[in-house]
Amino acid sequence: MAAVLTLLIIVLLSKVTGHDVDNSSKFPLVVSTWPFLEAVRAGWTAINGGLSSVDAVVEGCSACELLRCDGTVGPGGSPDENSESTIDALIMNGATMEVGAVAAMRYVKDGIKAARLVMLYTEHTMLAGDQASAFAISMGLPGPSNLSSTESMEKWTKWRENQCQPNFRKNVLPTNSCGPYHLKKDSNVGDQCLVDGFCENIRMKSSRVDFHNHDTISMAIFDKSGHIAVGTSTNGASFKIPGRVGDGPIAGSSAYADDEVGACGATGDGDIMMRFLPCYQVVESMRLGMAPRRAAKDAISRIAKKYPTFVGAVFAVDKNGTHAGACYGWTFQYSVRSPSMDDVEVFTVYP
Ligand code: SD4
Repeated sequence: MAAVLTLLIIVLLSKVTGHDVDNSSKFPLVVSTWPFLEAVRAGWTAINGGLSSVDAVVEGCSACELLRCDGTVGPGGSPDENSESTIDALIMNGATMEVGAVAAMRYVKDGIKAARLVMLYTEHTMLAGDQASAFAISMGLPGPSNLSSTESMEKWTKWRENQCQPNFRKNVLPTNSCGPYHLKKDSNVGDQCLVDGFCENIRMKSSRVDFHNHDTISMAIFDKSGHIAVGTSTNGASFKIPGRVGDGPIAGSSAYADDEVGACGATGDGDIMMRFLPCYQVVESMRLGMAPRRAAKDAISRIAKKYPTFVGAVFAVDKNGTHAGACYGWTFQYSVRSPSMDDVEVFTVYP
């Protein structure tokens, strides 16, 4: 009930936007996917307190990890097939184009801090799995910790009781309802699935990121001089196959920034979205002169054209602070805090 009420209040207070929103008193500026108000406030406090845009993004995304925003950021959400929660996170410095990322990281709650450690203390861009956890712990982050929660375990138990449906497998048959899965003997599995009732059944129940199974925090912060950092943190998609890496840690997919142009953040069906690098597309389109709204719409429609059932959204901000969003398959909200606002404002974008 409280959650419904909060949602209602956010919808009533939010602004509907179908155009580029000029941000005349400019910087600093914080923009984030979804109504993650506390995260935006934390980023705003940090950037106004004199932290760099990179450190302010860490503060903002960490706030969401701590609050476990919508259950899909930080620990304790999106159990995989084995019930485990893992974390994808990324940070990017738009002044230097440096990137740090962790993918499918286990046992460490602080995704965005781990990503910053990769960026600041290695020549690499991304570390994955157990080794990402070992690195993060060796560099001082708390762990190993159990990333499951009561909620994630309950969700997983219900999923097991529902014969592990929906799931992300395709073109396979399970030995038992929950696997192990094996290829069908005949080579042309795809065609066979079309005529095989059971296989079709599996495909129909295919799991995807959707309105109840979404939410990445992707945040862009511009400091007073217009230096940009972007960051992303998510525990990915529920019932993912262990080892799955989403779009969260992929630079250009979940987020991208270049001080010379602007920034972008994305949310949605990462398995599909990472094939199109929508945030790279947005920033490059703005570089060629497109306004943020047009660049955002263009990036989303490129995906929709090939995958008409995907859900996703991006926000785009140019180097003047003008922002816009575009979405497909769901209604999207993004949050903004700028010097001309008394508090965070939420913008609603319809498909
Ligand atoms: C992913 N993009 O891992 C994430 C999921 C998400 O809003 O929550 N997006 O695919």
